[in-house]
Amino acid sequence: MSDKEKSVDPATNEIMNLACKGEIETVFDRYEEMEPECGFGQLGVCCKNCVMGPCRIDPFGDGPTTGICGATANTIAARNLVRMVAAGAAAHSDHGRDVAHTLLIASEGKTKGYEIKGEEKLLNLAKEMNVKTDKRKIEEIAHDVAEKCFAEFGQQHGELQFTHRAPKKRQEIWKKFKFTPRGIDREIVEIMHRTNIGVDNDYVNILQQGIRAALGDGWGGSMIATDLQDVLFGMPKPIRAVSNLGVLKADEVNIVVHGHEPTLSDIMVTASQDKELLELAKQKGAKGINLAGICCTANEILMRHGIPIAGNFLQQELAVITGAVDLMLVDVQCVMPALSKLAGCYHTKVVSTSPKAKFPNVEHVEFSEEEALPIAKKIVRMAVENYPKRKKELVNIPKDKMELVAGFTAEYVYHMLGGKYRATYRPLNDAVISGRLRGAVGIVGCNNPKIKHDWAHLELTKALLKKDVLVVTTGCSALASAKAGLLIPEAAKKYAGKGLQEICEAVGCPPVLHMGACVDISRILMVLCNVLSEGGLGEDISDLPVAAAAPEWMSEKAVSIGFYAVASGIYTVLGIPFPILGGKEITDFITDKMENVVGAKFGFEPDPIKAADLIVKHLDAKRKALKLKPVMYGE
Ligand code: SF4
Ligand code: MSK
Repeated sequence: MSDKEKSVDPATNEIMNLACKGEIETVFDRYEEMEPECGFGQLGVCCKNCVMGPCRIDPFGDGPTTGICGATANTIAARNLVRMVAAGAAAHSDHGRDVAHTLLIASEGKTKGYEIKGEEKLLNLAKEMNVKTDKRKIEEIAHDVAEKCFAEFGQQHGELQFTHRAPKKRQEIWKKFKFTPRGIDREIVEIMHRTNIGVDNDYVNILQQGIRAALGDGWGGSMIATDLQDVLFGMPKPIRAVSNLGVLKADEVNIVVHGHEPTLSDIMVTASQDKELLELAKQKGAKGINLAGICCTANEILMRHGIPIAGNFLQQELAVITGAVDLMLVDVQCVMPALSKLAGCYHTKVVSTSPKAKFPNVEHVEFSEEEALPIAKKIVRMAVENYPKRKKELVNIPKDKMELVAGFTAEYVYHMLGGKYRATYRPLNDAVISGRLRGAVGIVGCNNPKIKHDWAHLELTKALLKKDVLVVTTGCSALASAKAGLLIPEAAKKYAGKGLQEICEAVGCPPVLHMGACVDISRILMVLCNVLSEGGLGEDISDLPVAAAAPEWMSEKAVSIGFYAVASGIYTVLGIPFPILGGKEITDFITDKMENVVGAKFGFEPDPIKAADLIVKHLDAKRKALKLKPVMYGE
């Protein structure tokens, strides 16, 4: 492939050049080879929901204007889009279900290696869910909380428990338009029913169900995942760590965990510190065992244990190309099938672990929560035994690595700002009210080879910091910020406007707050609820000077996230438009009219600087509506 730089990250470019020289194929090459991508797919006007088709609508009006069944471009685009919501919500929610399962069997003493580390969070959840706590063992309480969470998935009527955390006004909007999710699984199934041939043909009505299922993700499946992970693995607290491919070590056994569910990665932390295995590593000539992470499972063990980050989504193949990874262990989500062939060029062992995610020609070691620690130790042993096979001449570890602070939560913000004696959000609200802070923006989501790796995340983040906007971040965007040095307190001086700088200096926090993995966007929702409860900034999330952005998204999970963000009242700007532009009316609805329903809409803007302008304009309009003072340090 051409060696035109694919990333703003030097470590990524260094390994990409190596890949070019060695004619090793990566995602960037496969993207180039795929171009031009299918225009019908990009516009969302192809349908294969029945075998009278596949059908495609001619966007220029020269060919068919409906499918064989008569479905219009708007109907087809809406059906395709909400099917993406269904897949995304299913992924997050199934993750949440797995965590509930782990908590349940851990509470019954049936697991090896787990314990309940977040007692305070468990007790708060028990109170919220009407689970009795008096004179009961912590395991009994955990058992009942897990069962109650399980029930949320299969519930057939009523309202999901955590939707009651939303401000009253928001709940009323959801009720009025029948958006309130009844049960997590039910809403996903209903999408699949409604998008079957000849069922729901009104694009607005189709979107209504998309919203309901997405809310079941954000205020259901994802929120359950976050909360129960805090119960099982402990509440994250700000922690220092290091990121980028430079965290791999030439003289240690390198194990990279990749995927999403911390049930596996968290126990790997324990296993990699096992004395016997460390001794074995020494016998094999290694100085130690180095655990590092890719994608969201990395975020999970980063924020709870300070485990280093090897990279984000587009760096998964590059980690293997360093030649220094002895074992890459994967669970679910965002794992490229290409890893299997690539690993064959090196000594790297790729090991799949989830019965839900197997790969041809990849060794599978099935993970079970019941046998978690012994299985994790077995995998570490495989890595150690593979270390002597490392081909020294193929090892190229970039020097680049960067310090970071990760692990901010909605709960921690109380202490960060309020101090030891008075936990409160007041200083945060006051900073916004006084105009020292313009507002806050969540920048989240993936990488996508359509956009220079990490570039849009960083340009957008820096442009907003300059305008005194506090940035909170999760997922691969958080990892992009980490590698660029935006997650350290010192970044405030370099990148933030004067008002944000003053706050960061007073509190000692970075201007970009790492809030975890993709499921932890639920933490951002809780921050907004807490801000509203503190008072002085309106009554609903849509009143707040806040916004969200996913500048480099690629996954269906991002579609679900976008929908629950907007349906919660948060203006959301996407760097790549939804594949719906072939349906003029649905595009118009999503980017404009939707605001009349939920108080927020989507923006599509590939240029991060223009996206920042749109967002700042939005924040200023919200400030004006709240009659807040002008921002303290001007434009
Ligand atoms: Fe074509 Fe309609 Fe069948 Fe879709 S559902 S493939 S538009 S006939
Ligand atoms: S891992 S969903 S590439 S953010 Fe959550 Fe990154 Fe997107 Fe996967």
